[in-house]
Amino acid sequence: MSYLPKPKLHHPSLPKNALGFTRRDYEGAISTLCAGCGHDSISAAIIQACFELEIAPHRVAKMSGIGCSSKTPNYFLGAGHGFNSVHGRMPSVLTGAYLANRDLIYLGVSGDGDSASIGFGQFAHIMRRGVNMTYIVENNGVYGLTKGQFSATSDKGSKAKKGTVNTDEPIDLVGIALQLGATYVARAFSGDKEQLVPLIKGAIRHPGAAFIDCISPCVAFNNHEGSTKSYDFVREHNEAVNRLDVIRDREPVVAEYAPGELCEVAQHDGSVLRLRKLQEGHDPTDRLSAMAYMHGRKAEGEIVTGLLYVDPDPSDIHAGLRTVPVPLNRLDDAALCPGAAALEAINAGLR
Ligand SMILES: Cc1ncc(C[n+]2csc(CCOP(=O)(O)OP(=O)(O)O)c2C)c(N)n1
Ligand code: SF4
Ligand SMILES: [Mg+2]
Repeated sequence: MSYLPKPKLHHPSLPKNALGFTRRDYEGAISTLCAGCGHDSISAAIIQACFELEIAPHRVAKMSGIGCSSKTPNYFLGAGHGFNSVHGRMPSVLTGAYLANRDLIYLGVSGDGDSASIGFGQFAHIMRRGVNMTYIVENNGVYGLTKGQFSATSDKGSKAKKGTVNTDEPIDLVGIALQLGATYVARAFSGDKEQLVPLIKGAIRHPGAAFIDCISPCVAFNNHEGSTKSYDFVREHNEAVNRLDVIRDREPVVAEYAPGELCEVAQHDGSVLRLRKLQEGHDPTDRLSAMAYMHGRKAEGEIVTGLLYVDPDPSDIHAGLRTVPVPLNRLDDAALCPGAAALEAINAGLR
């Protein structure tokens, strides 16, 4: 029933953004997920972020795999482009689309099964390639859609609803993304909109590979005592490294800052990330200390949330491949197929 449309009538006094859109213009079809599913809160945060960033909904390409999480692009940005790919294969589809047309804003939505189990190889490669995107994993530590099997992020020793115990080590996608070169790495909790919305806004404005691991409790299969992806566990063990806000169109200001103070990190596109440093010693522009800090807190049973790492001036896959700036579908035949002589010259250069 996910095709169910919402009523088109809008209240005339709904606030509008600079483009003339109301928040309702960023919504999609009615969600068919279980009531209370964390994934719906993430959809609401995406809607809020795009509304506040004044992005035209049709400029967003929503890419996903398979799972409850991967169904959610149907529930936001109804006027956006959508591609529901094969389980675990969203990263290669997103990469191809971005190479063909860099004019759109790419948003990848995936699950822990989709990205850490079947799609782990694809996840690793997109993180290291400098694809300009926002990649959100709605991490519930379980295969929700197929009724509660363990995923690769399930906690070792955790019990499934039917009583089976997981004996495998979990994969921490934040650690992997940091190691493989993602240039904006954050962790959030679906139940903390105040933190999640600015993190999504910052990721969308970041001109490189932005990854958000968003813990998102599955109320049907993984919200029990002992699960680190349950509402109660995250509320009790969450340690926020920073509070951030995104300011658009200001002069870049990079500040040295002390614990407890505000840090402004200028991004390449001119937007500024404002980070409230809560922890002594955490510098979000230092990849190594972000990794060490996250692992250190994890050893203490804590989940670090917030913006762990950002490279204010990331490189992009297009720069590496030296592709043309014009989307491929706007090139004519002569530009797309330069002829046998040009091909011969390329081949000769490879011999
Ligand atoms: C190639 C393939 N293998 C297995 C499946 C069955 N399948 C569908 S969704 C899913 C797991 C989804 O888990 P996750 O990505 O964590 O999403 P969630 O439902 O938890 O949001 C599986 C195993 C499939 N659709 N395709
Ligand atoms: S099964 Fe779990 S992940 Fe899927 S919609 Fe229900 S609560 Fe959400
Ligand atoms: Mg899952």
